[in-house]
Amino acid sequence: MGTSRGRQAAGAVGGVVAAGAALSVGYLVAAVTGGPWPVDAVGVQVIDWSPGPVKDFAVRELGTADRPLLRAGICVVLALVAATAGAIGMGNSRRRTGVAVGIAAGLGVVGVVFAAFGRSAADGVVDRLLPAIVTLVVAVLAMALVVRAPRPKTEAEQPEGFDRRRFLVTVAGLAVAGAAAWSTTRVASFGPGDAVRAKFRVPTPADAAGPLPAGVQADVPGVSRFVTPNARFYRVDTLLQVPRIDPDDWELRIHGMVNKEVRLSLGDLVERRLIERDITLTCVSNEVGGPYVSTARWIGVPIADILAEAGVRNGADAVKSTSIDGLTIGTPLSALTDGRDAIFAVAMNGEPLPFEHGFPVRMVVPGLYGFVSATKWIVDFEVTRFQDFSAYWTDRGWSVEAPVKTASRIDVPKGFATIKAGPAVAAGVAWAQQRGIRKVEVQVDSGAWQEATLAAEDTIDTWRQWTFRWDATPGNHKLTVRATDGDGNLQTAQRAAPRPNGSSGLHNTVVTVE
Ligand SMILES: Nc1nc2c(c(=O)[nH]1)N[C@H]1C(S)=C(S)[C@@H](COP(=O)(O)O)O[C@H]1N2
Ligand SMILES: [Mo]
Repeated sequence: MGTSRGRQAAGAVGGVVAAGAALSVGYLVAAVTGGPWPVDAVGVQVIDWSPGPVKDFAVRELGTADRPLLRAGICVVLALVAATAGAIGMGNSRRRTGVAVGIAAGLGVVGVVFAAFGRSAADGVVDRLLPAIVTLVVAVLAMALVVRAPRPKTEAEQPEGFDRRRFLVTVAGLAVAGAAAWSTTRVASFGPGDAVRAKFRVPTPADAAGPLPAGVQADVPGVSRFVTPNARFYRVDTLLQVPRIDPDDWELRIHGMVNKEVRLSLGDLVERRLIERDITLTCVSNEVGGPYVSTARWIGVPIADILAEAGVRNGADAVKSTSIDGLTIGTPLSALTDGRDAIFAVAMNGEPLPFEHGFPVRMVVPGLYGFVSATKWIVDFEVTRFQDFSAYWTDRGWSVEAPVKTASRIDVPKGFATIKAGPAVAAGVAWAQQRGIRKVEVQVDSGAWQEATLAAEDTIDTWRQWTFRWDATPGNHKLTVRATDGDGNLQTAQRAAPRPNGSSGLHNTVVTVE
């Protein structure tokens, strides 16, 4: 009994090593072809299938940490199944070997199926499927090696035999092979790397934004930077592997309800009239007071110009844009043609778009939440009607149309901070893209609303900073902020969750004054 339990434990370890080796080799192949690593193929399906509230929770509580966590969760499940298979396979019978290898094959097939049908940036069928197929093959071979290794030549001779040495050598060999594949992927750079991004030179805009107006930045330590550095710009998307598109391969197809289909290479696009604009981007998932809002200086081609080239036909009211992984976003046609600075952006804060933010081209539309406007890695742009399609997030319970709601946030003091009694300063940001911010007010505890000092306005499409001086008396105090937009409309105090069309309610911060 004791021996058999020891054997099963060894088999469990061997099963995990076999699975690890297969995934490591698959990881290497994924790096070479650009196709999905089977874990990511499954992960993207988990994202697409997870009910709205789970996804909302992940975005809210885990932020970008949800990506490694999701991968880790899938790997843990795989490890458990592989351990079970290895333990089962340890018995000296052909049937048990068959079950173990069958489980490994089953896991591998799941990876292939998900890679075949899920969203992925890889274009060719071979590139797309090869990582999962190789993983499947290695998983089957490795599992077979592990569970057969300890078996003596003939079962009749030695029914309980266990060739410990052969088993250990097999498992160690697989572990080394896996580690080698994994570290090769880490050190070597495969496929389009940073060099492809460097291929693209940021063009000079015909219509430049000029220097930022003086005084847009509130002079208070801890307040947001007016222009968010690219590395700190919030990121929201549904991919585990960020697409690295070679600009030489990129093409944008403008079609649908147009008089003339237009196809643009990156070179064609940047030959058009380029404008440079400061625009604040906001995510619909942002909670009151949350971090999913950032500002950048973008360079791009007005979408209206491209639409004019194609000639929009009567009856169209929407655009369905698609990114390279097949995710779709629906945008009202009116927001692209009403004169606002809706662009196909090619640069962000003086650099080519970072891969995470849509290199080589993304949409940016002032005044709309990102999920209905800001398509990253865009490759297809179809003029259509809302009644004829439904976009990715709309299928998951979010609104079809979603203009940005007026919002304000306290950056300083941080919640639950302890500050000194006497003259104190609070500061933060407020935004109402397309309308601008006219007024910000702060309330201390349940006192009267008092006007904050507004920093200079950049444009109506950017956030606006504010500062508020108050006399802090000892005790606990609550500061609440509210904004009035450029149309004179006061931000609503009515609480709403992000779903379906953006959070509302007033941000407050509790501080201890000593
Ligand atoms: N291709 C693609 N584009 C996308 C998304 C995505 O998941 N895939 N997310 C959208 C959402 S919800 C937002 S808020 C913005 C975020 O852009 P950022 O990550 O550059 O901040 O991109 C939008 N564009
Ligand atoms: Mo978003």
